[in-house]
Amino acid sequence: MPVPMLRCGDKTLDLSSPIVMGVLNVTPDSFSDGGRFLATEAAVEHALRMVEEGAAIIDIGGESTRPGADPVSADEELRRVLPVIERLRQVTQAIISVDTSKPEVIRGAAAAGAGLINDVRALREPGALKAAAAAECAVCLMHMQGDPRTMQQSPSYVDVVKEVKAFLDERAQSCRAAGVSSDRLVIDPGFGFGKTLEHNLELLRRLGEVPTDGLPLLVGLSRKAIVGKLTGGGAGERVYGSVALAVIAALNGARIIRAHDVAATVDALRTVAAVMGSARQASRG
Ligand code: 9MG
Repeated sequence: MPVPMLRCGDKTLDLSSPIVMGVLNVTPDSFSDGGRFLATEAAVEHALRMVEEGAAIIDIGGESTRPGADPVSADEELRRVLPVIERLRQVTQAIISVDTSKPEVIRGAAAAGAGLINDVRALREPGALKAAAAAECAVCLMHMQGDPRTMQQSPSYVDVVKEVKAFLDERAQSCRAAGVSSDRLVIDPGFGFGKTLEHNLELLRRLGEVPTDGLPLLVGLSRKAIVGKLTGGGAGERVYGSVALAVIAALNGARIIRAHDVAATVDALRTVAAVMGSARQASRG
C-alpha cells in the first residue's frame, strides 16, 4: 500500500502514522491581554510549545466557530492571523494551517506561508473554491449541518454516516473539478457541527465508512461538548476523555487529530502507531 502523503504548498506531510494538529485560537478572548503585539508574541510562543510537544501542524483560527459565535470581517480576521503566520513561518518548519472560510483570508494566508486551509464550510462560500485552487495549499473539507449560530438547535439525519460521506464526496469532487488535486485534500466529518451526541458516536464508530478514494481523515474532538457529555467534566476537565476519543479515532482510521492538549495526544498516538505498526508487519508475514 502506498504511504499516504499530503501536499501542503512547498512541504509534504507523511501520514503513514497519525499526527497531531495543534489548535491556536487568536480570537480576542485567547491572547489579547496586552494589545496586538503582545498577543502575537504569546500566540507564537504557544504554537512553538505545541511544536516542541510534537504537533506537525499548527491550526490558526481568527474567528470562533463555536455554536452561537458572532462572525468577524475578513479584514479583522486577517489582522489577527497574518502576523502570527508570518512570524511562525520564520521560526518553524511545522505546517501552518489557517482555519477560515473567507477567500480574502485564504489568499492572504497562502501568500504569508500557510500550507493548509482548514475550512469548516468546505469551500462553499462564494470565491473560496477558486481562492483555494489558486493557492498551492492542502485543503481540509469539513462537514457541518447548518451554520455555527444555529447548528446545534435541532440536528437531524436519516443516516448520519451516509449523509456526511455523500457531502464530503461531493465537495472533494468539486475541488478536483476546480483544480485541487487529490494529494492536497483531507476530509473531516465535523464532530459537534450540527450533530447530537448520538450522531457523533455513530460517526466515530463507523468512521472507516466515511472516506472514498483513500482521502485522509482529519478528526477534531478535543475538549468538545461530546467529551463533557460522556465524562461529566467541565471545559477545563476534558483532557482524558479527549485523548481517549483521539485514540478511538486513530484506531478507526483518522490520520490527523486536531487537539488542544498536544503532549498527551502525541503520546497516546505513539502507542497507537506502535501497536498498529506491529499489526501491519505481523500481517505481512
Ligand atoms: C476549527 N475547528 C473546530 N473544530 C474543528 C473540527 O472538528 N475539525 C476541523 N477541521 N476544524 C475544526
